Amino acid sequence: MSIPRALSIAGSAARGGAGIQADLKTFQEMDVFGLSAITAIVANHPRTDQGVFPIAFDAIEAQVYTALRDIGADAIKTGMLFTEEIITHVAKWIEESGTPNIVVDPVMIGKMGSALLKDDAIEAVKTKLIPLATIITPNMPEAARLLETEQQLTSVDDLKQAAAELQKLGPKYVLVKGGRLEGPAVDVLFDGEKFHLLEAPRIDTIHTNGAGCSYSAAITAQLAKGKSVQEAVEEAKKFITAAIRHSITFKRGVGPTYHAAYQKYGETGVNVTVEK
Ligand code: PXL
Repeated sequence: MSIPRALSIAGSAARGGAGIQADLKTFQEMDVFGLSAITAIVANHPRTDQGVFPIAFDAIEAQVYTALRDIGADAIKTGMLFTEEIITHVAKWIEESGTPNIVVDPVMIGKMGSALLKDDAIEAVKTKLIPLATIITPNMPEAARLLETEQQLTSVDDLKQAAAELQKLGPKYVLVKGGRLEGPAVDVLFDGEKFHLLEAPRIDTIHTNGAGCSYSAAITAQLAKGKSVQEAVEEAKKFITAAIRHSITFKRGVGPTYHAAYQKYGETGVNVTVEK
């Protein structure tokens, strides 16, 4: 027996809702066999200020090598890569692997405030990693940062313009996520010609920790299953909208989305329109 496989190269989020943990939970929900390579551990030390614990470079290389050698991947997702050195090597490994579906989530700052990417590493994301991507999935601040503009995005038109600009960096598709817009949660998918607007009702909650990770993990899982990028993003939008609608409040801080929600309750509130 064989099932589709997806490898996540990302940080470990001890809180369980974001990073590698979100990716593996999402892959499982979609019946995709999840593999992982952990780049850093995100957790708050009780007696120091330390919140990010990097993993030795050799250990990262060993995880990617072992996962791809013994299992293989139909899709690879990158999340928190943290340093320029990691980005440069991950780009090389992705290229050498010949994996057909590459999802780059250019994570920069976590919802609990952790710095997930060093400032001097953004250039490597733009020039080495993004050109290899089937799809990149920035949120609004990440899109502005990648475009090196001080101007924040505030409207659907801004998202469309940013998506078209970001596509010039070389990915096949760009999904700019409008989670921070006023009004409905509209995401813009650009394929180089057309804009696909994915609209869901805004859900009034602060508990969206890991929403971005889980959304792009769902896209990765769908691509691993052989879906087109449009189909993958549409299914993933339904998945994440349900996960946010049923997000969880635990003891402290921004709570996680609920990965089982789409399977359990379904989602009907997502609309897709296509514009030239
Ligand atoms: O959601 C962004 C993110 C990505 N990766 C890791 C994280 C977070 C947010 O907390 O911890 C490891």
